[in-house]
Amino acid sequence: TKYSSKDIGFLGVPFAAGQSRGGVEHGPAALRDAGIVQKLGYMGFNVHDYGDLKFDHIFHDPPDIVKNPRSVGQGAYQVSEAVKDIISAGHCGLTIGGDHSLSIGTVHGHCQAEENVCLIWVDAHADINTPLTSATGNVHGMCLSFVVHELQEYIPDIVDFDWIQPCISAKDIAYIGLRDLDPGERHIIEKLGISCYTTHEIDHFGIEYVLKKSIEAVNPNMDRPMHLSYDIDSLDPAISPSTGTPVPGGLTIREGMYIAEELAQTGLLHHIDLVEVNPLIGTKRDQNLTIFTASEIIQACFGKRRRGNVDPNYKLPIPE
Ligand code: B3U
Ligand code: MN
Ligand code: MN
Repeated sequence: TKYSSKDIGFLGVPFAAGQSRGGVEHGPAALRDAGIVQKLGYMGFNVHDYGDLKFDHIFHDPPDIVKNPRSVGQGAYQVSEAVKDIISAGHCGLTIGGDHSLSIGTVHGHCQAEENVCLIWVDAHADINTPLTSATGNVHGMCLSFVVHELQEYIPDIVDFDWIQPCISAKDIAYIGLRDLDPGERHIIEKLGISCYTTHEIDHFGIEYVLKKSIEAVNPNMDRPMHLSYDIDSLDPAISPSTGTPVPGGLTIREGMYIAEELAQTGLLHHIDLVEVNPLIGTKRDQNLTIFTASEIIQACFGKRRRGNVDPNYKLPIPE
């Protein structure tokens, strides 16, 4: 276990400007209210709570080639600086979103703080549109294009995005769970040879094979720190309905848990994003279910196992 740590740097990112639906900024509060910090504490972690980032409201932010460019650009910069501090302090980072555009900042900040980072992207979407291939203008569907080296010649100048240093190569990315890709994204994945297991491949090969191949693709010698970016919409809407862009036919809770448990067992996870929980979408039941699912996935990412966890020094109680 080279990169996992008993110390978690917990950061809430109440950020919504990367997409068009209100509510996703309440994700951090919803997970805090569900007791995620305490739960990680009971599991034996020292949780260093970096609080929830505060974003200045930008009154004049007309669309450029993307929506809300100043809000997203400045917000992602704040995220990058905070994650850089967390990783530099030797903690395992945990960022709760917020929409996925915040991962521009988490990936960037992680790469600033340490070398050789690889990325597992669990999502229904590829989030690798360039500003010019996007049909929506929403940055949460483009976040990877800004940080991937091979795409830089396709990225136009955008106000408040000029601080971004591309820091990840195509060979360092593994996608799992995709099922809603735009033509430009499919083209980029094939052109750059990005490891990509959609739900079709999961149906065909099974999750065990898919996860093993995904890890091998980015971390063949099991010596690189891993960044896991977990979009709750990767999971089936039956278990995570409260999210902005649900896509039918998603990962089962068992597949989602398997990914989290196995990655935790590598001991190489060094930063985790859990994004796109929107606690204002759906019924009260939908909201509670989505928050419960997210909370279980997070705990599994930090080592909670369905087989049960026990301290090696556990002593069976003896009657007096
Ligand atoms: N690919 C579409 C849809 C989308 C991407 N990410 C989410 N939705 N959550 C886009 O807007 O780029
Ligand atoms: Mn996403
Ligand atoms: Mn998604």
